[in-house]
Amino acid sequence: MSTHRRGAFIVIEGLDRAGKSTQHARLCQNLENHGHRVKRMKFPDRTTPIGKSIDAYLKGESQQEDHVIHLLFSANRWETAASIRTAIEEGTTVVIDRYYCSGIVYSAAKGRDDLSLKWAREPEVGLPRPDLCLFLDITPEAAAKRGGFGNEKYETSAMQKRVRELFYELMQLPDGQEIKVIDAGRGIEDVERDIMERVMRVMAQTKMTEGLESILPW
Ligand code: 2DT
Ligand code: MG
Repeated sequence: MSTHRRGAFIVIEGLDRAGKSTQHARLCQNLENHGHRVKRMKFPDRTTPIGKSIDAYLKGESQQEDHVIHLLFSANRWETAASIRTAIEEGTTVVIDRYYCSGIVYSAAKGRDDLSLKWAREPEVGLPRPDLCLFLDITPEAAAKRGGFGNEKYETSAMQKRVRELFYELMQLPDGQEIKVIDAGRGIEDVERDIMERVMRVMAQTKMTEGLESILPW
């Protein structure tokens, strides 16, 4: 096994209007200021052919059966999985805005008996597993005060409420340990400091010298 230090794999998750994009940008900048090489990513990655189908679906320009769109979101992660592993092996820290937790929770939030959390998680098994997943939590009321939702597919208060409940459910299940709740209802700088502190703690751990793990079956 090589002795060079691999990059960390950090995911920022959360509800719409929780400040994910802002905090993603600030975390990446802060890590670079500390001398780390950083690869910024975001899911869905709307630039690939699969991502373009997802984009059209979210904007209401096309229809997809619920399982089909779920599998497209997952395929959109699989098409970059190798590049995540390569970057991390090369010592670059990968920071992603949304990953498989969003994938599981948003699909399961549709409330279909044939689309449970367990079913939704299966296609994600084998993807690179994050070292840390930060869940930016905000109450639906506070989110609404931040200017309301846009008009993409899942941006309704009923959906957001269910998504939040399911995130908490997911934390009780075997993946729960690496998900850390961040109170995103505070000021931007407070949230930024909290995130940076947690990321630095994870990056200091000795397990960073070992290879990246994979998402395991339940
Ligand atoms: P953004 O607003 O962050 O672009 O997300 N979503 C996301 C899913 O339903 N499944 C997934 O796998 C991912 C990554 C969350 C657009 C919407 O897509 C949802 C919000
Ligand atoms: Mg959005």
